[in-house]
Amino acid sequence: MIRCVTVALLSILLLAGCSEVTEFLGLGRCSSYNGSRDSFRLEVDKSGYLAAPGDLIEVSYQASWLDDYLKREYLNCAVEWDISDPSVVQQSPDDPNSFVVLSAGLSRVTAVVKGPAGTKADSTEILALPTPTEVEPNNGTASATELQAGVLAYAQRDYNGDVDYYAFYVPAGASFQVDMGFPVDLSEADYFSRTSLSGSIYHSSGSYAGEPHRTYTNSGAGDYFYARVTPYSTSRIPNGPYEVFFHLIE
Ligand SMILES: [Ca+2]
Ligand SMILES: [Ca+2]
Repeated sequence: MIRCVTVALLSILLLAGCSEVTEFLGLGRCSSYNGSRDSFRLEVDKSGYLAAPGDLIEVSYQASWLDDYLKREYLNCAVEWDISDPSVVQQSPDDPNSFVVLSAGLSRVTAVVKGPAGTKADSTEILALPTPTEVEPNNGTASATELQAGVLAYAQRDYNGDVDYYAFYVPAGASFQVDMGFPVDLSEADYFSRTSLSGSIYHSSGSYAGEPHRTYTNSGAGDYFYARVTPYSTSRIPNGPYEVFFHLIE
């Protein structure tokens, strides 16, 4: 009985030819469907992908059309991918729908189907964040992460209510500034928004010295100052990443 069914199936496959079999099984390039049905649809998962350098991110999509009974049928077919920033992600050599994260940054990845009826495309974003360099716990001046002048530090909201302290040395008479912000350029981002930050600068005596993004002069002896930062998560980036930059002003 099994042999009969197998022979029958093989006969059908031989009679039908490769393209029909491929279509019957729902395999092959999506472009073979595009144009043959007006209702072809391509949808990429829109939630956006958070990543770190070294990660492998699989981006999911769905291709579908309406069958002869106007019921939406999902197709197991291949797309081409367009990458907006190849320095951030690269298509995996092992899986065409996966991307190797090369460096911190933002890249849009777009699934593309070109067929007789035109081009269908849908995209999402991969946001790759730098590895934090802060040293937790750093929730007070005694455990503050030390900053070197002119060196970017990367950090994040490690848990609900996390505060981060940074210590940095300012020579006598030197002017300095502490800047803080998001570690990746999000000007082209559709799905991600920057971490909100609250920051203050203190002298080692505990007295309030000022705010980030402004220049101050240490009128006393060379000494340590502290920056206190509270990061707030966003709906799409719960770990509230940010960078801190202490620099001396000439
Ligand atoms: Ca932290
Ligand atoms: Ca902390």
